[in-house]
Amino acid sequence: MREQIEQLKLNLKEELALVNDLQELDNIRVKYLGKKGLITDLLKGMKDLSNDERKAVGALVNELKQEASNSITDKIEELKQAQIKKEIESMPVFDVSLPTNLDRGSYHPITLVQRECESIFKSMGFTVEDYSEVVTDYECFESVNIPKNHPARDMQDTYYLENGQLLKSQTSAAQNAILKKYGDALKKEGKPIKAIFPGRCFRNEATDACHENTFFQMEGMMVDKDISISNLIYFMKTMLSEVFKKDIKVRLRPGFFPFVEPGFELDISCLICGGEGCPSCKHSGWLELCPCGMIHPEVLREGGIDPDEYTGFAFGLGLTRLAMMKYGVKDIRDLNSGSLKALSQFTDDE
Ligand code: FA5
Repeated sequence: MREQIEQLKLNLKEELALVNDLQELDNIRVKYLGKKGLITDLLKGMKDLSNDERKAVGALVNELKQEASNSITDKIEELKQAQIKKEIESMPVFDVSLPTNLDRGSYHPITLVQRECESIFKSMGFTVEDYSEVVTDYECFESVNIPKNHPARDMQDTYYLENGQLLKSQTSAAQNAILKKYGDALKKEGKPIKAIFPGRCFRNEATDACHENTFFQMEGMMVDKDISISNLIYFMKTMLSEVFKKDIKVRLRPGFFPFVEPGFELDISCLICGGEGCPSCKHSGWLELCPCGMIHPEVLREGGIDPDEYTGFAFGLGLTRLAMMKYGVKDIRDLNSGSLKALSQFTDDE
């Protein structure tokens, strides 16, 4: 049996030296180490040996088994490395230092508009907050006064993850966290809460020239003592005149959102058709741009702020629609298309 063991060792060594394919290597593994393999056969043959001999040969067979398993594992690694090397060698070589004949890139129109709005609000003392795109039901709905089964949820069907979280359908999902983040400074130091929070939103809805399933909003909030609708109107007017740098027709009409009371829809006259009516404004001449209102007492309370002492306003600016109007993009879907032909028209001075 000792000779058999030595012979198997030699055979395996020779076969491993010749193999250069992972499938073939696996066949060798099964041939030697499989349930019906040559080494297992050796173990079966030991039953006819004397006790002392069985002990000694058993140790040798186990040693062989271990050695075979190690050499096969090493060979697998060797073949994998060879495969990677081959793939790398077959890849085309790029010289990153060579000059390119591609045009200089430009920022996306939504980035440009977002940065512009951020700098306008920063100059008025607002902080800019970042917030997750994946949120909980509590953040997106319950904390802003939209309990489970509330009909307002129908307007914002979104994408749910298997763990119960969801892709945020509105930047209002951050309101509660912002109130909690700055609530102490408001109550202890009298520092008003003034924050904007831009972000990507998702809704499961049919797309058209002014609706996308993935779009950007920029939420804003101000909370202090004696904040009124006049403050809200002042900030909205300032923002629009700074962004468009010209007078634009705006209309404010009542609007329902469970997290504001009273609530408004702020529409602007469509700048694509001059208010005549076109697919970009659903032929109404007006585009819903920035719903807003006075923060509902329940939302303040849920954020740890006493609504009898403090009031505030909130708005939810449609950033993607603002980019459409500012840059004359007729179809909102062009903005997510990734088409360089469509996007390269927007250049930036920076
Ligand atoms: C909201 O999302 C509220 N959270 C806004 C708000 C915040 C109201 C704070 C009051 C106080 P609405 O669903 O209307 O509201 O969306 C707000 C804006 O986002 C719209 O006016 C529009 O400009 C933009 N918007 C909404 N849905 C889409 C869409 N599918 N595609 C592109 N823009 C959209």
